Amino acid sequence: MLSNFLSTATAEQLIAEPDALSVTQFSGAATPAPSIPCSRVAQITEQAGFEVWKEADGIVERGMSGNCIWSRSEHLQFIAYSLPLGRSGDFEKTTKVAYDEILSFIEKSPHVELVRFWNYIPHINHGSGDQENYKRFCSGRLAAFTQHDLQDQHFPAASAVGHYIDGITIYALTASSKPTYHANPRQVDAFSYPRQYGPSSPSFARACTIDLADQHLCFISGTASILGHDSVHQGDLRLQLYTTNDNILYLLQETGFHTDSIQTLRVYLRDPNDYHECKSIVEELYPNANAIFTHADICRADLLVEIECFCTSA
Ligand code: 3EB
Repeated sequence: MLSNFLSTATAEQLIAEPDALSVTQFSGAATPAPSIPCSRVAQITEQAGFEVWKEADGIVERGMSGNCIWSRSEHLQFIAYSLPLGRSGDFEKTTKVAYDEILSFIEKSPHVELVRFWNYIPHINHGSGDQENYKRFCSGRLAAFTQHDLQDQHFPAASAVGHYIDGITIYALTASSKPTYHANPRQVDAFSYPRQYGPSSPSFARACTIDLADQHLCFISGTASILGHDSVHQGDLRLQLYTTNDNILYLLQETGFHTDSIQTLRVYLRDPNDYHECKSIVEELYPNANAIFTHADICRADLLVEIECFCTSA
């Protein structure tokens, strides 16, 4: 049984749990333990602590292969990966190297099905036009997926946001059984975005569902105020949140999940000053979900907020 929660216990305590798949620190100094995906991803607004993914009834095996820090249970595998940009600072090249190493590791592992990727990119909006770091990241990611024979219809759910540490950090969740990838009828598939958004389209599905023995899981990708392919409600936090919420509701309908099945929401917020307003709107929209607020730049410079969800049903 997979669960996701925020904890204020120490890293040592959380890692000592034999069924912890990953422990991710949201603030303070990074202390990656060698035997478990554990890294600092971004500064969180107000809350401190660790995000934990747990396989409640499974023994988790852990290890490190090259730059992949991994853990795996009978059906799921979590990988944490970090790569400095190096002297060239080339986002496309670094991303391609990173994805190539991750995908090669996954192909040799027992859990080869891609479910969910999280991408954390420094200075994500720096650079103009096609040189913007996010667009270069997209080119590197697509080149690696193409090299590994991954087609549009098999891209995982994902998010790609900024963080405030050096290097590119990637987390991946994979599985032994085949997931299903979903589109949002109100949005153009990200992998079919028109040229204006960059030379290579973003390689992700809007949502991914997977059935495990005792649980149906749904991962809603980072979702923002985008209709068709246009960013809408520029500069208006409230309206961006309402459109994002509508997009999430469509995705829940598309995947057959109910709003009550949302276990955790991760809210990425560009401007920490928006935190209180954002929190009150999110709590009004999702009174039963556990929301984690993270200070992070969104990959399109005209977006203020992005939300992702983890849902389960029996
Ligand atoms: C969007 O819908 C907003 O590049 O992996 C959301 C989720 C976004 C994932 C990615 C980007 C990504 O295009 C941005």
